[in-house]
Amino acid sequence: MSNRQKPNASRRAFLKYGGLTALTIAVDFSLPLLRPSYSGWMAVANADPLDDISIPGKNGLRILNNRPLNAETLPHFLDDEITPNDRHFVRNNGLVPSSAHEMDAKGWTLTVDGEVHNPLVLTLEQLKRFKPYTYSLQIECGGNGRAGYDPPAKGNQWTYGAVGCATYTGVRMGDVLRSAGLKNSAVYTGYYGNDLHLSGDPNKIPISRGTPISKAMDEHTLIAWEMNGRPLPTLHGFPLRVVTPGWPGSTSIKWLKHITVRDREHDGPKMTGYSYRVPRYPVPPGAHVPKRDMKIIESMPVKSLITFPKSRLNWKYGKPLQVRGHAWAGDSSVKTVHVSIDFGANWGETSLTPPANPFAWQNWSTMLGFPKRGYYEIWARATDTAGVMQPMVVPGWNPKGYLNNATHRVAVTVL
Ligand SMILES: Nc1nc2c(c(=O)[nH]1)N[C@H]1C(S)=C(S)[C@@H](COP(=O)(O)O)O[C@H]1N2
Ligand SMILES: [Mo]
Repeated sequence: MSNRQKPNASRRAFLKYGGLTALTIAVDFSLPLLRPSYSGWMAVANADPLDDISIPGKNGLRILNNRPLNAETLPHFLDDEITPNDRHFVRNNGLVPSSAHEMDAKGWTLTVDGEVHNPLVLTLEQLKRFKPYTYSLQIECGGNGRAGYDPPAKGNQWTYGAVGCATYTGVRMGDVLRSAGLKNSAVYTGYYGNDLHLSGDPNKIPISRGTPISKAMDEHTLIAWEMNGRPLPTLHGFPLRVVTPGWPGSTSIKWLKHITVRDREHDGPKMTGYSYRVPRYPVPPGAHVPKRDMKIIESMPVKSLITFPKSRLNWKYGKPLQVRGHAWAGDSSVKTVHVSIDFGANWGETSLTPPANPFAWQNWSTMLGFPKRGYYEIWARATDTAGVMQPMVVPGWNPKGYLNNATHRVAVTVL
């Protein structure tokens, strides 16, 4: 894995250098603070969210809501090729189960029932007898980018950072389902976690989602107990979670207790109505869309992120700047990432790594030179293997503000 370590080491050196450069140049450069937005004609220097970093056990996260706890990672803190545990965003619909702290993980059981021939109740020990696999898997919240929509959609105002790619160890969902013996009637999974509804009512369920059996049977859909070589952190689902990579993060149920195989589309809380659904046809901003015209989001769209430099960099004229980030494309993969420094007039191709395994994000980088002093925006645009590109402006408005995969932009002033 030495070809993985090399870019990391040079990244650190580069970051240090970038920091020094920023310190040695004194600039008077104040900008008005406005609502984070990607849309319209607002210069990105004016639109970036404020840094607000304070959450125990986390580093570089911006809290969007305290109850339930929701926090996104600032893009420049997603610079690692594999997202460290303390930098992975957190998305909770309910309250973190206290049993995850207190309970001996050995007392934990996972029930598999529904449309199976042999329902199972597995202890963690029994679950770990299935063959383990380790994959780097990308999870993005369906609402990442919601802050860009106008009229605004209710919910956490995620900007860019409800995405991460950590390395998970677990067993294949497919192996467990096969051992329970799927009936011919099996069409969908329903996953239940152990978190508590916001009301505190133990009979209410904050969220229960699932996927078509075909996605559950994909070899990269895991029941995981390790994140980056350590037991799952409490906030990420200790002791067990589903990882359904490339699909809305909401299908990766944390604190997993129960898998029920359904003979129809699952109808648990947050599966129906407007939750994690978009209109079947394009609608104008602000439209009322009847429930029956909403469809479940499956694979997430192609997207990229610029993780270096941090926006609002001051850079020295004449010095080449290495720009880099990640790109991903749901069930598909990314073919190219292009970068523009002139508001999209010209685009240059970056060098892009293949994914470490299917559903891992890909890393891109390029060296940029700036033709003269002044204000620049770096825009990054990914294209998936089917030729589908990220839009440069906010894509189709939808009632809950999902699937905003507009290009990420960072501001650079060349002095
Ligand atoms: N039990 C449970 N699982 C859950 C959630 C939840 O609220 N409860 N949130 C989901 C959503 S909407 C997302 S985007 C991902 C986020 O995973 P993370 O907090 O590990 O980043 O977890 C999913 N799994
Ligand atoms: Mo989510």
